[in-house]
Amino acid sequence: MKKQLLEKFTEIFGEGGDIRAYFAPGRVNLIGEHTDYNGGHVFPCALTIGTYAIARKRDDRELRFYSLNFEKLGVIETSLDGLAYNRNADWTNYPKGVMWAFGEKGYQIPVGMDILLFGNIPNGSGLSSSASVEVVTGVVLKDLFGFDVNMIEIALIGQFSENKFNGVNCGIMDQFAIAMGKKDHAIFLDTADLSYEYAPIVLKDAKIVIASSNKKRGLGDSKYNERRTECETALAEIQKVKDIKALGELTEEEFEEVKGAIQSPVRQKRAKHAVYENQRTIKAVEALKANNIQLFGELMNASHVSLRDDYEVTGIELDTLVEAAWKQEGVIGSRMTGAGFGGCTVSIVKNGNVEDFIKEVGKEYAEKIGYYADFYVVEVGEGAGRI
Ligand code: NG1
Ligand code: MG
Repeated sequence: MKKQLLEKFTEIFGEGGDIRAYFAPGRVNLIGEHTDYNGGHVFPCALTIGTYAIARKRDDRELRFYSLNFEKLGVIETSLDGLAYNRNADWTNYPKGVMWAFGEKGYQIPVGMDILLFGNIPNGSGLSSSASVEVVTGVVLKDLFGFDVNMIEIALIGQFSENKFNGVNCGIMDQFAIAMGKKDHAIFLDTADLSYEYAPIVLKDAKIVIASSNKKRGLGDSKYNERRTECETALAEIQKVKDIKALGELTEEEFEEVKGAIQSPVRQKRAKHAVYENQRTIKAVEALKANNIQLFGELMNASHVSLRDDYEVTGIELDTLVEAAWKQEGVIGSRMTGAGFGGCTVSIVKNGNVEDFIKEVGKEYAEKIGYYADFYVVEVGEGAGRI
């Protein structure tokens, strides 16, 4: 892969100079959904698919981008001076946003770059292709210019750029998992203080299967911001009766005691999801550590029900995939993953049942929805770095 990409780079941008290669994975969240902006826990892992970047410094202030995923767009030219969001929303908004964010955080980029990107994460699938591009850009900048930033800071800068440059008010989960991933481990991250712990994901007799609904998120990003606002309002209402900083601080019992302070039934459901999902995530990691994969799977299923009924971010496509999955033999757990509204589901499926799972769930989905889902059996890989 690296060799082919280096060849492509010199074909597009010419030979010479110090050409370097980098990789940032995609991620899948196993449990802990819509908790990362509520001071709760998440449990994502990095994948072995992701975004490759080949980069070289220039002697001027120009930027030249080329993506093998959008070859029709050709070389996209811009400059380090006056980095601005492109309303046509081409993919360069992600690397440009990170370059802008480095400047905002006091890391002045001295010269421009030629950058070639290639991603093998299915686009818009909910496996975080955008955060993967952000983090790989951060790693390029750190390495090419010797900036003194660690991987957690790169994740935070990526999130900052997504919030302020691209206008999606996302939490830290994606960028953190991608920057800090570890082979065969998931990251149990407390988004309240960014403390984290690696938990081994060694599924001896099962696989992680992603089903991509091929339903693009579309309005999802605005709905995402809406959920975020609903949780913020619910928190402010609870704060009138209890001194907390985030919904993630509450246990289920504590929530039941104070939920009356939330003035709307809809906001009560949203907050309930945030609190219960956080507690489920804590329990799921305990179950995994105790080798109780069965309980882990049940908690995944309960997570989906809560996202469907209380948080209302699933939709017919994701519900069809998950409900079909629950009926199959050898399915330990299945749920939507990521923001929802489209995107994908994650299932843990016994080795011997994977083939039938893909066939049967795929069939039911196509019959009901009218187009196909794509399936990926994934592996848990390393976080971002130079390759
Ligand atoms: P995805 O589906 O990858 O966009 C989004 C947020 C996360 C998190 C999840 C829900 C972005 C970039 N990321 O993930 O921070 O809040 O939804 O758990 O929007
Ligand atoms: Mg995204």
